[in-house]
Amino acid sequence: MTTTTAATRPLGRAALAGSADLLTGPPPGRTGIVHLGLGNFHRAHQAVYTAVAQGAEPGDWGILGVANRSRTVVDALRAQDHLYSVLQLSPEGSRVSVPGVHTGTLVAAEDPHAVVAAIADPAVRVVTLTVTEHGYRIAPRTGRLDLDADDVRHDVRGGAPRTTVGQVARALERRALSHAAPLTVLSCDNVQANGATTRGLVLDFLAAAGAHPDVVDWVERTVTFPNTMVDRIVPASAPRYAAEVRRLTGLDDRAPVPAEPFSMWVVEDRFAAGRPAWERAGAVFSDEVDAYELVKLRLLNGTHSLIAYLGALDGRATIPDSRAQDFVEQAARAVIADEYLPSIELPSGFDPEAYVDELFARWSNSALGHRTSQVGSDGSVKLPQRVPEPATRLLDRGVVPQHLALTVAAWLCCVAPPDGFDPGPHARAMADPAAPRLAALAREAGTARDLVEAVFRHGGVFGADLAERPDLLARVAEYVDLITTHGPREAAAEAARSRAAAREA
Ligand code: CS2
Repeated sequence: MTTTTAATRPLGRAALAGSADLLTGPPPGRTGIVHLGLGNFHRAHQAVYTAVAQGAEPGDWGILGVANRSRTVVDALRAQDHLYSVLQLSPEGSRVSVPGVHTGTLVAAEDPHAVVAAIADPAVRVVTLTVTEHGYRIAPRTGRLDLDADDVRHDVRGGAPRTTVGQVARALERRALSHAAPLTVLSCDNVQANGATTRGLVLDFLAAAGAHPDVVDWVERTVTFPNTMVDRIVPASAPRYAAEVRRLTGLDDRAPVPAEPFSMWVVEDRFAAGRPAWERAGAVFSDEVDAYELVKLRLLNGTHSLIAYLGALDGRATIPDSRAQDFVEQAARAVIADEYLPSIELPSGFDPEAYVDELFARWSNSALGHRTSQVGSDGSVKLPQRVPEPATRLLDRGVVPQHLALTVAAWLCCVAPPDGFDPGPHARAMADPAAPRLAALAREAGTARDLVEAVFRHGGVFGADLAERPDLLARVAEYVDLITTHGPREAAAEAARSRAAAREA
């Protein structure tokens, strides 16, 4: 599989001279976009759409990529003329492309003032965000900006901003008070109503920081926050992807991004100061983004969580390996059909059967190496976007959502395992910002019921209303008990039996 390094060349514009077919897009032109969150998802999604759009209709839409903390990608991109490869992987074969659309990079933690200055630059017309669910600092109890979080407090008091919302809000303040050129803030994260939510958080910040009323008025009237639905499965980096790029191209890339072939982007067309011709790259501009977002957040992301937790508890390292277990597939199909689909008003012309078939095919992509530990990470901020609303709808109708309860129970068993229960290596590899708090609750809890009560009441994960749903809490606790005593297969079998019984009743 490895080729001799003598034959390889470091990635950069010079190295691509002889293989121009790899490069997507013309030289990027001036910076028109500042992107916060230089992770793999952005580099395999929005950057690719932008590079293709630039090829079709060139404009000043170069992207300044801002990493939150890590230097790794920034150092690699700087050494490679801001190029990197996207390695598209499927059992049918692999393909490499190189989107040439970044004009520069910054590390926010090292240079927060430069980030604010970049967003405040009048030549910048769009700010895009992929900062993960945790990056928004949403207080679960209120759905508003978490003004109790240390870093939010620091930013509100005027410190060099550490949070995304702080960076955006301070830059908007500066724009309003200097040139007042309009701007669009485009959230590309898996957060429900991501545009409207970001707008609310920015306004919460400005209010808490005592911003001048003219600034608030300008933001409300001039800055747009379109909603978006983003979709492409993008694994975390691993050495084998660079080896594959080397094998296919002879290029040495220090920061390649693996991705599935599928990609989808639905965007509300409300841009305050123009945008790249993303439709030329396959993006869909639609007034039904809310519906697409819910479809994606629940059918894909919600079910993904269930597959990740059940699989990890069953010793499965990857999503395709987990999804290939009959008990996982049955649970995934049940949660989609009975609990997620009924909670969504589908977009017009949308074919749910075809969409679900495609999901199972995407989850079967064994070439991708998408790990259960990756999808299972950050459950404390992902699940609130996926589970509570569909669960509440069913509970209101007197139905206990068995597979949503199983999702929460499996998550708890992975990240806050009851005393004495070993969830296995894939669960232990899951990272979660709430892990210390949840682990402390798990240590104090005598029984599964105690643990579940404590997490719903004091875990800082779900809103207060869900804690007042005793049927749900009891069911989650029963599944926690079953998983820890008999394993995930038996818990899933019990969920299937309860589902069948409810259907007969
Ligand atoms: C996954 C998503 O990690 C997760 O929670 O559900 O990252 C998923 O792969 C993407 O949203 C696909 O678009």
